[in-house]
Amino acid sequence: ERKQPDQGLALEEARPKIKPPPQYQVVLLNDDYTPMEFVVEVLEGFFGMDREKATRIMLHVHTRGKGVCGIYPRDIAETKVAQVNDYSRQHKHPLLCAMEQA
Ligand code: TYC
Repeated sequence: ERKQPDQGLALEEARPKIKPPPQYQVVLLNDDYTPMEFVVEVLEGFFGMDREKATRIMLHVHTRGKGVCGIYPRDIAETKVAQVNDYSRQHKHPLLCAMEQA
């Protein structure tokens, strides 16, 4: 009797390899006008940081020009960026938030 071609173990077929979703860094950019206190409040309010961490990240952005606030799947990163930029515009600050593929 003729053998059928090997089609692999049932276990392998039941567990197809799934790519993890791509992750995106949400970053804040420095500018000359947004008050430091406002940036700290944004990091606390939108990224769940305590005051100490928010202050450290704000000072990093202030001195280095850019800093990572968090890493998220695309939909969540897009929402954070939109929320922060809307909030900053509502308060008439030029603070810019953006996303980059991690
Ligand atoms: N550079 C601003 C100032 O001196 C503070 C600041 C920090 C602005 C971080 C934006 O993402 C920023 N008031």
